[in-house]
Amino acid sequence: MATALHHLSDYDFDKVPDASNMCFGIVVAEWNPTVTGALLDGAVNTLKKHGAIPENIHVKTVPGSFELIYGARQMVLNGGYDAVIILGSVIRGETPHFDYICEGVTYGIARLNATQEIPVIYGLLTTNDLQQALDRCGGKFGNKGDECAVVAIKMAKF
Ligand code: DLZ
Repeated sequence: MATALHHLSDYDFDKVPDASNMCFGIVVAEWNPTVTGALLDGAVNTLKKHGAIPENIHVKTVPGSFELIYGARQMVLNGGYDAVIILGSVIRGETPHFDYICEGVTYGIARLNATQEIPVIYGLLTTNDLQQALDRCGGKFGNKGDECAVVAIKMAKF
């Protein structure tokens, strides 16, 4: 599995641009709050490590991952951001709901990236169980929130 080989929090610090003049929007889902809270901590701390000013990091919550599309769209349309990050955790259950949500969010965020002016960074963990999610929000495979912050800064510069 790709993420088993790649530690999500490993990156070359010096290759990340200075973020002190950048403004970021973060939309975070309330489902699986232990996971999404840890993703948020990772993203905010990493943005700050690269100079982002706390006042320029705006966080909004939405009920579930499916609503991340709407939340990101509103942030993009409201303007003022150099990049928007979505953070969510979808854990496979016994019904096909998992597939519908993951596909819907992936398509929705891809569409925003293809049609709007600022990058929307995809921080959706899609895992078979809670442990796999915990492994990726500050556990043995690092924190997807860190990765999203680095990508957001690089794409804002792009
Ligand atoms: C309904 C649902 C289910 C079953 N599982 C998750 C999940 O694992 N993670 C998540 O973020 N949201 C889940 N949701 C909620 C949906 O994303 C959405 O909020 C509802 O379907 C209402 O639109």
